[in-house]
Formats: sequence, C-alpha cells, structure tokens
Amino acid sequence: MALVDIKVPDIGDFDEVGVIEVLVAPGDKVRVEQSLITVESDKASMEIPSSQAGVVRELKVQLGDKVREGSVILTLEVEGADSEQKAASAGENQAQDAMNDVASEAPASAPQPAASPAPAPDAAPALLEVRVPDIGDFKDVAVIEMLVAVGDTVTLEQSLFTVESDKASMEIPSSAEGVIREIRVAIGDKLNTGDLVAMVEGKRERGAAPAAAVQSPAAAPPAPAAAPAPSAAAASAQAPAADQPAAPPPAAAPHQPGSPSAGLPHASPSVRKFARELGVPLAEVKGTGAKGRITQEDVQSFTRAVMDGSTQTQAQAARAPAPGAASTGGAGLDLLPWPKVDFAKFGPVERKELSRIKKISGANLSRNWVMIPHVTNNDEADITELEAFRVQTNKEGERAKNPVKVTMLAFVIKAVVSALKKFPEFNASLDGDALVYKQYFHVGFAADTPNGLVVPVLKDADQKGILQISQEMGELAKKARDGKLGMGDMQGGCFSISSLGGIGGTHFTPIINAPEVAILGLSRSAMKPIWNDEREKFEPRLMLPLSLSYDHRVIDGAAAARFNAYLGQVLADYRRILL
Ligand code: CAO
Repeated sequence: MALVDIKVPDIGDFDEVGVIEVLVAPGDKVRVEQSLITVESDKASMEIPSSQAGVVRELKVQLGDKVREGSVILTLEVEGADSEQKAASAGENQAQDAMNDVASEAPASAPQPAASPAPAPDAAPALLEVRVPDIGDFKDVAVIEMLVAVGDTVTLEQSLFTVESDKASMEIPSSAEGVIREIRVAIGDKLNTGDLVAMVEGKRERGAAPAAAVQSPAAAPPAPAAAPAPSAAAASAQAPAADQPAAPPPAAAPHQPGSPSAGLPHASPSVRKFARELGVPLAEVKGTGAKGRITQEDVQSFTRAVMDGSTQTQAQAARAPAPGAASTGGAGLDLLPWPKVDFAKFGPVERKELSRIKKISGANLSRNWVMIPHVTNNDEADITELEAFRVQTNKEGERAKNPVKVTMLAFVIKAVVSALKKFPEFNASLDGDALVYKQYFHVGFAADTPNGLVVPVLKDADQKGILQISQEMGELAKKARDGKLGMGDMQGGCFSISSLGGIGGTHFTPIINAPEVAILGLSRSAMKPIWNDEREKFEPRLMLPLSLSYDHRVIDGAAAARFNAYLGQVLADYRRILL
C-alpha cells in the first residue's frame, strides 16, 4: 500500500480552472479512468480521470476551488505501488493528456488550420470558412448541441456548437464574424481538427487570431461531393429522421455559462450522458450547482418530479389538452415507471449497451409513436407481371458491363412518387397549424444494419429511372451497412418505405418517420389464388402486401385507402405511371 498524491497536470495556457464537481468522496474505491473531479474554463468542461485504482483517503479540493497545474486533487491509497513518485507521475501524465486536450481547444491558444490569406479588414464581406480548431488528441468528437442556425449573426469567438467525447465537452468557437450562410455539420456528426463546419459571410476582426480560409462568393468552389453538405435549409429547418438525434430548438441562444435558463444547459459530460440515458431534456432542468450548473441530482429530481406528476416536460405539455378543454387526465401519459427487475435472480444474464444508432432511433421512434395518431391501412398489390418484368430486366442486365440488380423496392419507390403527386397531402409535413407541401420527391428507405435501423434518403426520385434508383439504393444501403452514411444522406425525406419483403411477414405497422406524415411497409410477396371475375375462376397471382401507416391528423382514412389502392393499381399495371 502506498499513498499517492494525484495532482492537476499541465493545463497549458489556463492559469486557473474552477472545480465544478467533485465526483468521489473519502473512502470511495476508484477504478483506473474513473473521473475524480470536473473542471471548467469558460469554453470547456472536462473530467479528470484517475490513472490509478485505489481508495480515496483525503480530498484536497472542494467545489468552487480554483486549481492550477500542480494542485493536489486527492490522496489515493494504491495497492502495490512501487513508489509514490511513480504513481503520482503516472497519474499526472494521464491527466495531462486529457488537460492538453482542453488547453488545445482554447480559442486564444489553439493553433488553427492552414489558411488562405485573410482579407483586408475593411474588405467587402466574403465567405469565410470556419473549421474545427486544434482539439488535441480528441478524435471523432460528436456534435451534441447546435448553438446557432443559418441566418444567425455571430461574433468572433461566439460558440457555434458543442462537441463531446466521453470525458469532455467543449464549445467550438467561430473564427469569423458575420452571418452564417451554411452549416456543414449536424447533431451526431463526428468531427476532427480542421473539419469545415460553417461558412460565414462577413469579415474577420482586425488582428483576430483565428485564420480561416477565405473565398469570395463568386469564386467559391462547390462543396466536395463526399463532404456531408446538407442544404442549409434542410439542416436547420428539418426535423430529424428516425435515425437521427432530435434537433435543438431553432436559433437557440448561445450557451452562456452561469445563466442556463437563458441559453443551452450547462452540465458536465457525465451529467449530459446521464440525462440522455434517462431521456431527460436537459434544457428544461433547473441547475442548482455553481453558476446554475446542472448536477446529477438535478436530473434525478427532475425525473422524480415528472414521474410523480408534479412537473411536465415541454413534450408532455405540448400533448396536454388546451386550457379549458375537458380533461380526461390521460394527457400527461400517466404511466407506471418502467419495471425494474433483477433478471440475474432468475438465471444467468449478460448486459450489453445499446448501440448509438439504437439509442438515437429508439428515442425518435418513441416520440413518433406517442405523438402521432397512427392508423395503418393494409392492402395487396398484384405484382405478377411486374415481377416477371423485373426478373427479365435482371436477366438482360447480366450481359451488361456493370450489371445493376433491380429489386422490387425500386419499382415501389417510383410508384410511390406517382402516388405522392396524385395525393399531395402525403408529401407534406405539419408545421403548427399549417401543412407544408413539398414540391420535391425524396424517398427514404429503412435499411437494416448491424448497428440498427437507419433511413437513407434517395433524392429526387421523380427525376430518376428504375436502374438509377436501384443503383443509388444499392450504394446507399452499402454505405448504411458500413456505417458510412453522412447526415446529408439521411436528410430531406418526404416519405419513407420500410421493406421487409426480403425477410418475411404478411403485414406490419411501420412507425411514421416524423415530420413525414406517412410510411409504407412492404412484406413478403406470395403466390395466392385470386378470383378472376372475368374468367370466373381462381388464378395464381403474386401478391405484395402493402401496409400504409398515416398520421390521422393530416390524412383521412378514405385518402389513405385511395392512396394504397392507387399504388396497387400502378404496381399491377405499371403503364398507369404514364397517365
Ligand atoms: N417479397 C419477396 N421477396 C422480396 C421482396 C418482397 N416484397 N422484396 C425483396 N425481395 C427479395 C429480393 O428480390 C431479393 O431476392 P434475391 O436475392 O433472390 O434476388 C431478396 O429479397 C433480398 O432483397 P434485398 O433486401 O437485398 O433488396 P431490397 O431492395 O428489397 O431491400 C433494403 C433493400 C436496404 C431495404 C433491405 O436490404 C433492408 O435493409 N431491409 C430491411 C428494412 C428494415 O429493417 N425495415 C424495418 C424497419 S422498422 O424496424
């Protein structure tokens, strides 16, 4: 046994950082990598992990303390340490790596990506690239909050969005001031040093340190095809697809530490993670920590208050009846708590974290299921001739240099476009009391991947032929399975299709991918005896089950039945598309 002092490592240009959370207490057993304290500068907060396993003997810091390099955090009793010195320096080294990351994100000290020459301070506004500054050893940090939107005016150093690793969260500052013309990232994107995140029309302040590359608007080259470059409108105005994290409220005020109610929530990475796991909207939690910071206890109290009905989340409030409306008492989803069972009591178990995609899509699916009054219309399409044509097309295609495999889904996508044109309310989204009709035809399709469900979107399906749709679908499905879909690949959908036809089933109820208003489920086609009125006999026909779930606030049952029937007619006789 040896006593080891764990000290604050080199924290670069920061003189002092405040201790905002103490995560352990004397007597606690800590593991290697377990966070000991959270420290904070004005742009970043991070947890300092323990490099040693042991028992906390004495805490040398408390909440509100200012610490600097060399300050002792605590004394740890470690087993088998050959010397105090060795353990202490190991601890410092590890914490130092972490702190270097914090230091390196500091806008004032961060080296910036290479840049084109800056414009003269008084030059006419130009399009300025804003890139992720040096974030040290952090790789693939995830965007968790957007703090600005397209059209916002930002000042130099204003925080644009928050990124997070498992031990630190930090705000990425703007290296330019002006009006945001384009945002190149969305929630969930993974970023690294130097990644292009936004285009700002404006100018840099005289003498400003950050050096963004500069383009005049006229000379700006198009974004590289591979870069995730969702249109600004799509990125900011569109609600997330089923596989995407929920977007923050539009044009949220920049996060101001110390005044959480005026901006975005102020909380440490572990508290954010905790809140996400419970599905707690941090923006609605009142922080009782230093400078209004949200603590784990605040999240727990909020959860308790929601569970006992003494408070409502905004989502619940939105579902509540209007004041004065007759209340049946069910609006707040007066649900029982989730059953907590110790399964190990009944037999051996293994616990595995849900994949990130599953966590995100689960939250979206739950919201959509609870908030949208779903109805599903089931029908069948006679695809006997179409299937014969598809098989023939694939046979002929085999002789081609680069054969494209055509599946039934491609024909269905094209038929759906035809139905969307005929029934425009299916190609719409609810926006408050208004319905937004889209004049483009982007069709999403659910793709099964090893990590969970994602919904890539095939853009402008109305302008593409079956072969092109098949080819693009194949490419998107491959990207999905390889985990390489960008946010742009999953945005902009008008209507989704979930095809389980290659797997099985007769019918199912697909969940609508908000803010879309309908989704089509395809099950396995089967040969069935169908009564032929003209010849007065049963004939073997290949029937494709169609399950159309629709948002009953927007679409009436009769319209849904017509949409499905029309789809069936088109699939039965594809010439109808031409009419
Ligand atoms: N009936 C019978 N067979 C069908 C069929 C149908 N409705 N649809 C496809 N098939 C056949 C195909 O013809 C193909 O057969 P062959 O290999 O003999 O040619 C086979 O099933 C596999 O098709 P596919 O799945 O590769 O291609 P697809 O275009 O039908 O689907 C994709 C592509 C990406 C949608 C699919 O692979 C997928 O991921 N499906 C799952 C979607 C999902 O999980 N939905 C649920 C969402 S809610 O949890």
